[in-house]
Amino acid sequence: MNPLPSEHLLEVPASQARSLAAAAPGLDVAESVLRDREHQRRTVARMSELAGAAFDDLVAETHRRIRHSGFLLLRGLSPERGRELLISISSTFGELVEPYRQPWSKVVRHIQPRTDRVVDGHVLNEHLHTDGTDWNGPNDYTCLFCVRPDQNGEGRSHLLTLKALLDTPAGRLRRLTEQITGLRLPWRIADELGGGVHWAPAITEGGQEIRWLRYSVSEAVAEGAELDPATEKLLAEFEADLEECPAVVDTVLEPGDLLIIDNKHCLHARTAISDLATSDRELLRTKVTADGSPRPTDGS
Ligand SMILES: O=C(O)CCC(=O)C(=O)O
Ligand SMILES: [Fe+2]
Repeated sequence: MNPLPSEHLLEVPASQARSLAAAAPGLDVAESVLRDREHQRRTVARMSELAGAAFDDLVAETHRRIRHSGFLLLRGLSPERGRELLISISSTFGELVEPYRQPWSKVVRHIQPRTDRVVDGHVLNEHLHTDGTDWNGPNDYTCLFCVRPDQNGEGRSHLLTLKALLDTPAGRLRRLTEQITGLRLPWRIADELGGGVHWAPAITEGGQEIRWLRYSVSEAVAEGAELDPATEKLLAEFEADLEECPAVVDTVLEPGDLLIIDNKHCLHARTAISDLATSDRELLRTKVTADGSPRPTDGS
Protein backbone atom coordinates (compact mmCIF):
# COMPACT_ATOMS: atom_id res chain seq x y z
CA MET A 1 0.00 0.00 0.00
CA ASN A 2 1.29 3.44 -0.93
CA PRO A 3 0.54 7.03 0.06
CA LEU A 4 -0.69 9.26 -2.76
CA PRO A 5 2.17 9.82 -5.27
CA SER A 6 2.56 13.47 -6.32
CA GLU A 7 1.76 12.63 -9.96
CA HIS A 8 -1.83 12.01 -8.85
CA LEU A 9 -2.23 15.23 -6.84
CA LEU A 10 -3.14 18.66 -8.16
CA GLU A 11 -3.21 21.30 -5.45
CA VAL A 12 -5.54 24.11 -6.40
CA PRO A 13 -4.07 27.47 -5.37
CA ALA A 14 -6.27 29.32 -2.83
CA SER A 15 -6.82 32.30 -5.15
CA GLN A 16 -8.02 30.00 -7.94
CA ALA A 17 -10.32 28.14 -5.52
CA ARG A 18 -11.77 31.50 -4.35
CA SER A 19 -12.53 32.59 -7.92
CA LEU A 20 -14.29 29.29 -8.64
CA ALA A 21 -16.34 29.46 -5.43
CA ALA A 22 -17.33 33.06 -6.20
CA ALA A 23 -18.55 32.03 -9.67
CA ALA A 24 -20.52 28.99 -8.47
CA PRO A 25 -23.77 30.78 -7.48
CA GLY A 26 -24.13 31.90 -11.11
CA LEU A 27 -24.72 28.33 -12.31
CA ASP A 28 -28.06 26.56 -12.64
CA VAL A 29 -27.40 23.10 -11.20
CA ALA A 30 -30.95 21.98 -10.43
CA GLU A 31 -31.38 18.23 -10.86
CA SER A 32 -34.32 18.80 -13.20
CA VAL A 33 -32.17 20.42 -15.93
CA LEU A 34 -29.04 18.36 -15.47
CA ARG A 35 -29.90 15.47 -17.77
CA ASP A 36 -29.77 17.73 -20.77
CA ARG A 37 -26.29 17.55 -22.38
CA GLU A 38 -26.82 21.02 -23.85
CA HIS A 39 -27.46 22.38 -20.37
CA GLN A 40 -24.29 20.66 -19.15
CA ARG A 41 -22.34 22.35 -21.96
CA ARG A 42 -23.87 25.71 -21.11
CA THR A 43 -22.86 25.22 -17.48
CA VAL A 44 -19.24 24.72 -18.51
CA ALA A 45 -19.40 27.82 -20.74
CA ARG A 46 -21.01 29.87 -17.97
CA MET A 47 -18.37 28.82 -15.43
CA SER A 48 -15.67 29.75 -17.91
CA GLU A 49 -17.31 33.14 -18.46
CA LEU A 50 -17.68 33.84 -14.74
CA ALA A 51 -14.39 32.45 -13.39
CA GLY A 52 -12.23 33.01 -16.48
CA ALA A 53 -8.69 31.65 -16.34
CA ALA A 54 -9.24 30.21 -12.86
CA PHE A 55 -11.55 27.65 -14.46
CA ASP A 56 -9.98 27.32 -17.92
CA ASP A 57 -6.47 26.77 -16.56
CA LEU A 58 -7.63 24.26 -13.96
CA VAL A 59 -9.57 22.28 -16.55
CA ALA A 60 -6.67 22.31 -19.03
CA GLU A 61 -4.24 21.16 -16.34
CA THR A 62 -6.67 18.46 -15.11
CA HIS A 63 -7.14 17.04 -18.61
CA ARG A 64 -3.42 17.12 -19.30
CA ARG A 65 -2.54 15.40 -16.04
CA ILE A 66 -5.19 12.67 -16.10
CA ARG A 67 -4.45 11.56 -19.65
CA HIS A 68 -1.81 9.10 -18.55
CA SER A 69 -2.26 8.92 -14.78
CA GLY A 70 -5.49 6.93 -14.37
CA PHE A 71 -6.75 9.17 -11.57
CA LEU A 72 -6.19 12.66 -10.27
CA LEU A 73 -7.03 14.26 -6.95
CA LEU A 74 -7.82 17.98 -7.09
CA ARG A 75 -7.27 19.36 -3.59
CA GLY A 76 -8.33 22.69 -2.13
CA LEU A 77 -11.71 23.38 -3.74
CA SER A 78 -14.48 24.96 -1.69
CA PRO A 79 -16.43 22.21 0.16
CA GLU A 80 -19.49 24.52 0.30
CA ARG A 81 -19.65 24.65 -3.51
CA GLY A 82 -19.20 20.94 -4.18
CA ARG A 83 -22.25 20.54 -6.34
CA GLU A 84 -21.45 23.38 -8.74
CA LEU A 85 -17.74 22.53 -8.89
CA LEU A 86 -18.38 18.83 -9.45
CA ILE A 87 -20.89 19.49 -12.22
CA SER A 88 -18.90 22.14 -14.05
CA ILE A 89 -15.58 20.29 -13.90
CA SER A 90 -16.91 16.80 -14.62
CA SER A 91 -18.99 18.06 -17.58
CA THR A 92 -15.75 19.01 -19.33
CA PHE A 93 -15.04 15.27 -19.68
CA GLY A 94 -18.29 14.45 -21.49
CA GLU A 95 -21.92 13.81 -20.64
CA LEU A 96 -23.02 13.34 -17.05
CA VAL A 97 -25.03 10.14 -17.33
CA GLU A 98 -27.78 8.65 -15.19
CA PRO A 99 -29.38 5.82 -17.17
CA TYR A 100 -31.58 4.31 -14.43
CA ARG A 101 -34.21 7.05 -14.66
CA GLN A 102 -35.91 6.04 -11.44
CA PRO A 103 -37.42 8.34 -8.84
CA TRP A 104 -34.43 7.60 -6.56
CA SER A 105 -31.71 8.03 -9.17
CA LYS A 106 -29.92 11.33 -9.61
CA VAL A 107 -27.29 12.76 -11.94
CA VAL A 108 -25.43 13.96 -8.85
CA ARG A 109 -25.60 11.14 -6.35
CA HIS A 110 -25.02 11.56 -2.61
CA ILE A 111 -22.77 8.73 -1.45
CA GLN A 112 -23.28 8.05 2.24
CA PRO A 113 -22.37 4.91 4.18
CA ARG A 114 -25.89 4.37 5.47
CA THR A 115 -27.22 3.97 1.92
CA ASP A 116 -24.24 2.03 0.49
CA ARG A 117 -25.25 -1.26 -1.11
CA VAL A 118 -24.50 -4.26 1.11
CA VAL A 119 -24.19 -7.80 -0.32
CA ASP A 120 -23.33 -10.77 1.93
CA GLY A 121 -22.33 -8.47 4.79
CA HIS A 122 -19.97 -6.36 2.63
CA VAL A 123 -20.51 -2.99 1.04
CA LEU A 124 -19.89 -3.53 -2.71
CA ASN A 125 -17.72 -0.41 -2.88
CA GLU A 126 -15.30 -1.95 -0.39
CA HIS A 127 -13.96 -4.18 -3.17
CA LEU A 128 -11.64 -2.68 -5.77
CA HIS A 129 -13.91 -2.21 -8.77
CA THR A 130 -14.80 -0.10 -11.77
CA ASP A 131 -18.21 1.54 -12.09
CA GLY A 132 -21.01 0.76 -14.54
CA THR A 133 -20.20 -2.97 -14.77
CA ASP A 134 -23.96 -3.55 -14.97
CA TRP A 135 -24.24 -1.23 -17.99
CA ASN A 136 -23.46 -2.44 -21.53
CA GLY A 137 -21.08 0.48 -21.97
CA PRO A 138 -19.55 1.50 -18.62
CA ASN A 139 -18.89 5.19 -17.97
CA ASP A 140 -15.49 6.66 -18.85
CA TYR A 141 -15.02 8.74 -15.70
CA THR A 142 -16.27 8.66 -12.14
CA CYS A 143 -15.90 11.91 -10.21
CA LEU A 144 -16.14 11.97 -6.42
CA PHE A 145 -16.31 15.23 -4.49
CA CYS A 146 -15.70 14.99 -0.74
CA VAL A 147 -18.11 17.08 1.32
CA ARG A 148 -17.12 15.45 4.62
CA PRO A 149 -14.88 12.52 5.56
CA ASP A 150 -15.79 9.88 8.15
CA GLN A 151 -15.33 11.27 11.67
CA ASN A 152 -13.22 8.24 12.70
CA GLY A 153 -10.89 8.27 9.72
CA GLU A 154 -12.51 5.20 8.16
CA GLY A 155 -13.67 4.89 4.54
CA ARG A 156 -10.20 5.59 3.14
CA SER A 157 -9.91 5.68 -0.63
CA HIS A 158 -8.04 2.93 -2.45
CA LEU A 159 -6.95 3.23 -6.07
CA LEU A 160 -5.16 0.85 -8.39
CA THR A 161 -4.37 1.85 -11.95
CA LEU A 162 -4.56 -0.73 -14.73
CA LYS A 163 -0.99 0.15 -15.64
CA ALA A 164 0.23 -0.62 -12.11
CA LEU A 165 -1.76 -3.87 -12.10
CA LEU A 166 -0.24 -4.97 -15.41
CA ASP A 167 3.21 -4.04 -14.09
CA THR A 168 2.78 -6.25 -11.00
CA PRO A 169 5.99 -8.20 -10.41
CA ALA A 170 5.98 -11.90 -11.26
CA GLY A 171 3.87 -13.87 -8.79
CA ARG A 172 0.32 -15.06 -8.25
CA LEU A 173 -1.50 -11.81 -9.03
CA ARG A 174 0.56 -11.37 -12.20
CA ARG A 175 -0.38 -14.88 -13.31
CA LEU A 176 -4.08 -14.37 -12.51
CA THR A 177 -4.09 -11.04 -14.36
CA GLU A 178 -2.58 -12.67 -17.42
CA GLN A 179 -5.12 -15.51 -17.28
CA ILE A 180 -8.06 -13.12 -17.01
CA THR A 181 -6.92 -10.87 -19.85
CA GLY A 182 -9.04 -11.34 -22.97
CA LEU A 183 -11.33 -13.86 -21.27
CA ARG A 184 -14.94 -13.14 -22.15
CA LEU A 185 -17.14 -12.96 -19.05
CA PRO A 186 -20.88 -12.52 -18.52
CA TRP A 187 -22.02 -9.26 -16.86
CA ARG A 188 -25.51 -8.94 -15.43
CA ILE A 189 -27.09 -5.79 -16.84
CA ALA A 190 -29.31 -3.74 -14.52
CA ASP A 191 -33.02 -4.37 -15.04
CA GLU A 192 -33.55 -0.61 -15.47
CA LEU A 193 -31.26 -0.83 -18.53
CA GLY A 194 -33.04 -3.80 -20.03
CA GLY A 195 -31.61 -6.63 -17.91
CA GLY A 196 -30.01 -9.76 -19.31
CA VAL A 197 -26.35 -10.56 -19.71
CA HIS A 198 -23.60 -8.82 -21.68
CA TRP A 199 -20.40 -10.71 -22.56
CA ALA A 200 -17.12 -8.78 -22.43
CA PRO A 201 -13.64 -9.30 -21.03
CA ALA A 202 -12.64 -7.91 -17.62
CA ILE A 203 -9.32 -6.83 -19.13
CA THR A 204 -9.30 -6.39 -22.88
CA GLU A 205 -6.69 -8.14 -25.01
CA GLY A 206 -3.53 -6.08 -24.92
CA GLY A 207 -4.48 -4.62 -21.52
CA GLN A 208 -6.21 -1.54 -22.95
CA GLU A 209 -9.20 -1.36 -20.61
CA ILE A 210 -10.57 -2.86 -17.43
CA ARG A 211 -14.13 -3.61 -16.29
CA TRP A 212 -14.32 -5.23 -12.90
CA LEU A 213 -16.78 -6.02 -10.15
CA ARG A 214 -17.01 -9.71 -9.46
CA TYR A 215 -20.55 -9.27 -8.18
CA SER A 216 -21.85 -8.36 -11.66
CA VAL A 217 -20.41 -11.62 -13.04
CA SER A 218 -21.81 -13.65 -10.13
CA GLU A 219 -25.22 -12.10 -10.77
CA ALA A 220 -25.00 -13.11 -14.45
CA VAL A 221 -24.16 -16.68 -13.41
CA ALA A 222 -27.11 -16.66 -10.99
CA GLU A 223 -29.20 -15.61 -13.97
CA GLY A 224 -28.11 -18.70 -15.92
CA ALA A 225 -24.97 -17.56 -17.77
CA GLU A 226 -22.57 -20.46 -18.05
CA LEU A 227 -19.13 -20.16 -16.55
CA ASP A 228 -16.92 -23.16 -15.86
CA PRO A 229 -15.82 -23.77 -12.24
CA ALA A 230 -12.16 -23.11 -13.09
CA THR A 231 -13.02 -19.60 -14.32
CA GLU A 232 -15.18 -18.93 -11.25
CA LYS A 233 -12.22 -19.94 -9.06
CA LEU A 234 -9.92 -17.69 -11.08
CA LEU A 235 -12.26 -14.71 -10.56
CA ALA A 236 -12.51 -15.33 -6.80
CA GLU A 237 -8.71 -15.50 -6.51
CA PHE A 238 -8.25 -12.41 -8.67
CA GLU A 239 -10.69 -10.45 -6.50
CA ALA A 240 -8.94 -11.49 -3.28
CA ASP A 241 -5.41 -10.91 -4.60
CA LEU A 242 -6.20 -7.47 -6.02
CA GLU A 243 -6.71 -6.16 -2.49
CA GLU A 244 -3.19 -7.27 -1.59
CA CYS A 245 -1.57 -5.70 -4.63
CA PRO A 246 1.45 -3.70 -3.39
CA ALA A 247 0.69 -0.93 -5.92
CA VAL A 248 -2.64 0.04 -4.30
CA VAL A 249 -2.68 3.74 -3.35
CA ASP A 250 -4.30 4.53 0.00
CA THR A 251 -5.45 8.04 0.83
CA VAL A 252 -8.14 9.89 2.79
CA LEU A 253 -10.35 12.37 1.00
CA GLU A 254 -10.59 15.78 2.68
CA PRO A 255 -13.43 18.29 2.41
CA GLY A 256 -13.04 20.05 -0.93
CA ASP A 257 -11.20 17.15 -2.62
CA LEU A 258 -12.35 16.17 -6.10
CA LEU A 259 -11.18 12.72 -7.15
CA ILE A 260 -11.40 12.11 -10.89
CA ILE A 261 -11.10 8.46 -11.84
CA ASP A 262 -10.52 7.21 -15.38
CA ASN A 263 -12.99 4.34 -14.98
CA LYS A 264 -11.59 2.14 -17.77
CA HIS A 265 -8.00 2.47 -16.57
CA CYS A 266 -8.26 2.52 -12.79
CA LEU A 267 -9.99 0.55 -10.02
CA HIS A 268 -11.31 2.21 -6.88
CA ALA A 269 -12.76 1.30 -3.49
CA ARG A 270 -13.26 2.69 -0.03
CA THR A 271 -12.18 0.85 3.08
CA ALA A 272 -14.71 -0.55 5.55
CA ILE A 273 -16.64 1.70 7.91
CA SER A 274 -17.52 0.01 11.22
CA ASP A 275 -20.80 1.80 11.87
CA LEU A 276 -22.52 2.62 8.60
CA ALA A 277 -25.50 4.23 10.32
CA THR A 278 -23.56 6.90 12.21
CA SER A 279 -20.73 7.75 9.80
CA ASP A 280 -20.64 11.41 8.75
CA ARG A 281 -18.91 10.63 5.46
CA GLU A 282 -20.53 12.28 2.48
CA LEU A 283 -19.43 12.40 -1.15
CA LEU A 284 -21.10 13.71 -4.28
CA ARG A 285 -20.65 11.59 -7.38
CA THR A 286 -21.07 11.99 -11.12
CA LYS A 287 -20.50 9.40 -13.83
CA VAL A 288 -19.35 10.67 -17.20
CA THR A 289 -19.49 9.16 -20.69
CA ALA A 290 -16.98 10.81 -23.01
CA ASP A 291 -18.60 12.30 -26.11
CA GLY A 292 -18.48 9.64 -28.84
CA SER A 293 -17.90 6.78 -26.37
CA PRO A 294 -20.40 3.86 -26.08
CA ARG A 295 -23.50 4.89 -24.13
CA PRO A 296 -24.72 2.89 -21.11
CA THR A 297 -27.34 1.04 -23.16
CA ASP A 298 -25.42 0.69 -26.46
CA GLY A 299 -25.36 -2.83 -27.91
CA SER A 300 -28.27 -4.12 -25.82
O1 LIG B 1 -17.29 5.80 -1.28
C1 LIG B 1 -16.33 5.80 -2.05
O2 LIG B 1 -15.25 6.32 -1.78
C2 LIG B 1 -16.42 5.10 -3.36
C3 LIG B 1 -17.81 5.13 -3.90
C4 LIG B 1 -17.94 4.31 -5.13
O3 LIG B 1 -17.19 3.43 -5.41
C5 LIG B 1 -19.05 4.61 -6.03
O4 LIG B 1 -19.93 5.38 -5.66
O5 LIG B 1 -19.03 4.07 -7.14
FE1 LIG C 1 -17.48 2.89 -7.53
